Amino acid sequence: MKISILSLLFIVSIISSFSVYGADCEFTFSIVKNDSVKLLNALALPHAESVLSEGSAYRVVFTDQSGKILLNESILVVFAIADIGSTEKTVSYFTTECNPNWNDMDMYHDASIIYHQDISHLFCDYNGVCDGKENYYSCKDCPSGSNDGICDLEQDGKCDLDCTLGDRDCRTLYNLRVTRIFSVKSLIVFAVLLVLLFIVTMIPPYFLKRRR
Ligand SMILES: [Ca+2]
Ligand SMILES: [Ca+2]
Ligand SMILES: [Ca+2]
Repeated sequence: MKISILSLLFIVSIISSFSVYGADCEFTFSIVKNDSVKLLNALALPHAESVLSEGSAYRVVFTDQSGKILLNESILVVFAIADIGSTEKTVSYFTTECNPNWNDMDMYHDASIIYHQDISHLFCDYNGVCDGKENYYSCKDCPSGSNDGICDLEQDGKCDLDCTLGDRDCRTLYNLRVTRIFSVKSLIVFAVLLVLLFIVTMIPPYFLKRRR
């Protein structure tokens, strides 16, 4: 019974570790024709349309800890650039709904596995620190207002410095910035006008006097 409760708590903690269950996870790869693959980036984003592809020779397979397949989809891989022609290397990306049960990701080219990655902690390592590829959408380690490259727009009294505009919690900060910019601009404009006024009023009489 103890084991069952502990297991249940573990599952609940894993599921709740995704701040917004239903966020999308985007993967970007560099793929070479000789089947050399490198993961360039992995990023959690607000949920939108999944970007996968049908009928490709390349596919990704996501499995859970027990090896059960959770996702098996084709991805678009094109070794060509418009106006240039065919290339040896390309960048491919796909987006799919994040799943806290993901454990492993394999990329297949036809029947061969050309890439494997343990992704169990890729989007959240549950260490209480907002680090690595974690952000507000993927991990409770990054609560609202975190320095995670994501403007979360939560109105919760925490200013998210990732927001250039829009987080009302930063209003005081915006006002300070605006005031500072306005002050500097005003000083520059005032100085330029002063110099122009000096040129217009003082220099012509000076030349007139010299001619006489
Ligand atoms: Ca972390
Ligand atoms: Ca942020
Ligand atoms: Ca906020």
